[in-house]
Amino acid sequence: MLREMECGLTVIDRVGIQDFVLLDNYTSESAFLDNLRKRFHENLIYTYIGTLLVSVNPYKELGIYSKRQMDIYMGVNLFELPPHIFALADNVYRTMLSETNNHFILISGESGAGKTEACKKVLQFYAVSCPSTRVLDNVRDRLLLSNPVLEAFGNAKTLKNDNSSRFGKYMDIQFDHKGGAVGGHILSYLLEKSRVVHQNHGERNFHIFYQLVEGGDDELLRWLGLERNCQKYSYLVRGECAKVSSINDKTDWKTVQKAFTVIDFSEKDVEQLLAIIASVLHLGNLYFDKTIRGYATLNNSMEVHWLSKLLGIPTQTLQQGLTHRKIEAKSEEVLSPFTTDHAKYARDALAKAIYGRTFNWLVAKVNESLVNKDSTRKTVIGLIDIYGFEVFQVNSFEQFCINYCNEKLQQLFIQLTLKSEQEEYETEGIEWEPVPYFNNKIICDLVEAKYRGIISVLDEECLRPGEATDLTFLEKLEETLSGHPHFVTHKLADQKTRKTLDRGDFRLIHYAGEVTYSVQGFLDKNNDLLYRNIKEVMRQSQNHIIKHCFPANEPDSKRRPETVATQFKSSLAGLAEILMSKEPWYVRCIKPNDGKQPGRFDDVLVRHQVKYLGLMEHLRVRRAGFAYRRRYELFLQRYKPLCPDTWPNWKGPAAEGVAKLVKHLGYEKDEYKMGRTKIFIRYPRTLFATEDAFDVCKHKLATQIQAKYKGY
Ligand code: AD9
Ligand code: MG
Repeated sequence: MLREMECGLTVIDRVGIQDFVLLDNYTSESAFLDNLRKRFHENLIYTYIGTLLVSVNPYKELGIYSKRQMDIYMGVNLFELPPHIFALADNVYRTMLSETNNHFILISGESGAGKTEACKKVLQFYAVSCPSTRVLDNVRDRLLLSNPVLEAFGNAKTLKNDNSSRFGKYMDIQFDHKGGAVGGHILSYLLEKSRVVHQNHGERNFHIFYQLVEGGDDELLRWLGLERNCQKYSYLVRGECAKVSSINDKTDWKTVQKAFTVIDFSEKDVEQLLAIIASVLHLGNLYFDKTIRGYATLNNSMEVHWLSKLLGIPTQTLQQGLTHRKIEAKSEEVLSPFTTDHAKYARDALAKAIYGRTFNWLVAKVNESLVNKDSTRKTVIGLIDIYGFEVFQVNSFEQFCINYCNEKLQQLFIQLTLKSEQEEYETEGIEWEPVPYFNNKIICDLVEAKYRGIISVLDEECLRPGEATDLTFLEKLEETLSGHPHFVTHKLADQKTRKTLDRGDFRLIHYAGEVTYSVQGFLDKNNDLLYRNIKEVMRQSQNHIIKHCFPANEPDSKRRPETVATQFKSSLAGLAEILMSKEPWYVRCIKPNDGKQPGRFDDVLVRHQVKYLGLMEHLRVRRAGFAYRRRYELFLQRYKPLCPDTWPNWKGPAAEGVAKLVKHLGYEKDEYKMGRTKIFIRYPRTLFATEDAFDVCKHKLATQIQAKYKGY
């Protein structure tokens, strides 16, 4: 079909090639880009590199995700139809069923590239294509509706993306042996909770706040003590953009409300959850006056009244907790009053803690509703949708964590594809030309190494309260990391670079580009401390969610809790471990322009992403390598009916059986190679032909068996 002529222009010229592996000039970045651009302008946003799917965000509805489209892609081999996220989802699913093993789909790309959308499409595909029963449909609905709830609480408008994920998500979908989706489990990673109290210009707080204020009915708002006006709430207007044209908070609120009922939230759960959301807004509106002695006193009695009502904590207790801290003097505990600055700081810390802990409660609650009650063996497909690499005018601790997370996923990708592919050829004794690639391990180490990594230096400084500051942290970094090729500061830079750096900055040369971080707030955000007595106050709450979030047996502050960065580092190591035990599939998302505009393909921007996503290297490895490989035993087991020498039983070594088999099938010399333990097949078409032959043979055998037993 691709070779057909159309108005003097070959279709291939117009729509490009659907698998980069087939590109003539496969080493040329320009040819790669031309192909991507051509397809993008034809609304063909998907292209393969072998089994890896490249996706370019179209920033418009393409009408390619309908039920009809899903039906078309169901049960069809990956390369038989134009590339699509459904084709990948379907292939992962069928491979999981036939090989009864676990898989994951790693969706990566920078902020706004389309990861979350891709993840949703995969889930929607499974919702439609998997077997359906009353019980399974119930699980399906829960899986689907967990999304709008988590997005409402965990996504926000940023300058890069109107629906930016501000937490990382790994979701397991569990399937029974018949392929029914029977349950799921979600792991969430480091929510950017600083957004609750501060947003940069042009950004918003988490969606749920605006949804509630805009969409909640009058009675509900009255009960929560809220006005239908976002401008009234200090925490909602820091970014001066409460209204966003692409977002309809009212409709989204309706979806979230419906979702709550499907995923087993009782009326009381929802009530108390919303009471917490409203409390955060009331907290933000607390102002402190100065007493004659310069201490903070609470002035707005209405806000305190609402907080007290919604959280179920006596007003007096609240008031005291918000204006004092407990300190130990000799063996006694005394209350020491806050200054107004201190009180504001404590208020914000409380708002962040309440929101962050409630988010974790929410994820746990969603998980309860996704639990698979049947304990029989199941296989899983994991979906990873994490916040993408991001660079703003000012980058802080949050960007540092997010970008570090992206480094880790890139490292995983390198390990699993480029490195392991090359190593496999070596161990299998297959001759081939190694492909050079940039390994970002050096940057991961720079951030996380035990003694000289940035996180360890940061933690060390966090251990010196009262003495260490953000600037002493920077100095320590300079001492420790001077000369590192991926680390620069004002002091360490050459004259030209120095001009682009402030004294309080450090710059990392990430795999995806340079990012300058301002150290301001690093120590504080990494410590993430909450005064002990405010925790005690929260513990008295009558709100069952708050009670759950501030448990009595929480390790007290005398024992130092792990810092935020260290916790994040361990949870990412845990994620890598989960993934390493599964079969990988990849979707690499590309952002075509910085203006969220349809139809605009910015060459410079795309070229940069193609480079850092390692797509050229991946293509080279694929081209030099083999599309498919299988252990001799498994290959023989499946295809032995195709050759009289191996059917019904082959007694000799599996490798020899396979040699006989492929000879009989007429494989050409350049189509395959025999390794130590596996057969390597270069082109997908060879395998498809074998699969087709297998289908015919299976059919023939079934007819023979039927005929044989007819007389009984
Ligand atoms: V972030 O790292 O969470 O900030 P993502 O997740 O990569 O980012 P997202 O999926 O949220 O980006 O996509 C951003 C926006 O692009 C969406 O809100 C859609 O408006 C738009 N988009 C993305 N993918 C598609 C698509 N396949 N079709 C149409 C899309 N629009
Ligand atoms: Mg996202």
